[in-house]
Amino acid sequence: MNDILTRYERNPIITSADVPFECHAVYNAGAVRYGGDYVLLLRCMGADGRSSFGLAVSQDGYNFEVRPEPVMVPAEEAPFAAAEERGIEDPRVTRIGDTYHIFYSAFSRRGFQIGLARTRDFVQFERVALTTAVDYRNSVLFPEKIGGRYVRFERPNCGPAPGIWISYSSDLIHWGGQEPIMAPRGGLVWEDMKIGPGAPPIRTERGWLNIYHGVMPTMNGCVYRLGVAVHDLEDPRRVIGRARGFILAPREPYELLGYVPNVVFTCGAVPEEDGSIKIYYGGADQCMNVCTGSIDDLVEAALADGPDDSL
Ligand code: BMA
Repeated sequence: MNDILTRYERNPIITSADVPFECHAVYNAGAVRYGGDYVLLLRCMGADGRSSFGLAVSQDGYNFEVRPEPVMVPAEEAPFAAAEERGIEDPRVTRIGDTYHIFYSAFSRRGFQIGLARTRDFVQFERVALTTAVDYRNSVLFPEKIGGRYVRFERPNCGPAPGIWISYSSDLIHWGGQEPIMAPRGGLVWEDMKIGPGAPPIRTERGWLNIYHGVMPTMNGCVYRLGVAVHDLEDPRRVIGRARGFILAPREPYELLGYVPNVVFTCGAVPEEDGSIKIYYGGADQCMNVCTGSIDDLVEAALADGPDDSL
């Protein structure tokens, strides 16, 4: 089978051995360009299972250096402290103007909520709000307003097979207009347990590129793979293409073995001017990796299988 994505031959690009502070696993990083650099906001899990965010910087997108201290640790001040007592996880970073907005999972005895933080320089990070109740696991912000409103995909943990929803906001804090837009597609075993947004959507001429994850239950736990869909530019509720096959599945040792085996999970991808894309992804909830592909090929794969029919 010809892979649509090519794994970097020197994966993993970051392991816990590269992290200067206490870190048992480093994975599911948000990814953006900042100035001339590539920046990864890393999920770093400590010995107690609580995650914080570290920062890694690179000039070429492959060789990263991790900053000596975490840049965000679970909050100690209200209202965030109660929501983050078990850690902060899976940051997704979206640039709008000169601000980088970060949606992250705040984990506590209540469950998961989506927190919003922001930075302009990756030095000072400011928490803005808790933007959902429980139980929301993933949220990705579009890089521009659509129809005058901010837009996001989100994944409430509801129903027998949780899917992707959309919501809208005028201030990034209060969100409404929620509706489901994509469910696990009937008959596709690789994603029939649940799906969720992965990387923040990427604008292309033919629509918004949505790289999402799909989960399949097995006797040995869940297997996480990546899939791809394309959404209408003006009305991203409309899924105009959705590939039936997955685009990345656990295969290499660093994806099969780790804290949680059989997982590839993305929180961020970087589009390049030459039409290629770098998809950053956690392997087995243990290490950070990157694979590359062509944006056109991904869009084509989604459009070739036709519009979504899952709802
Ligand atoms: C999801 C999230 C991710 C994790 C994945 C596999 O539900 O918790 O952070 O990578 O499970 O364990």
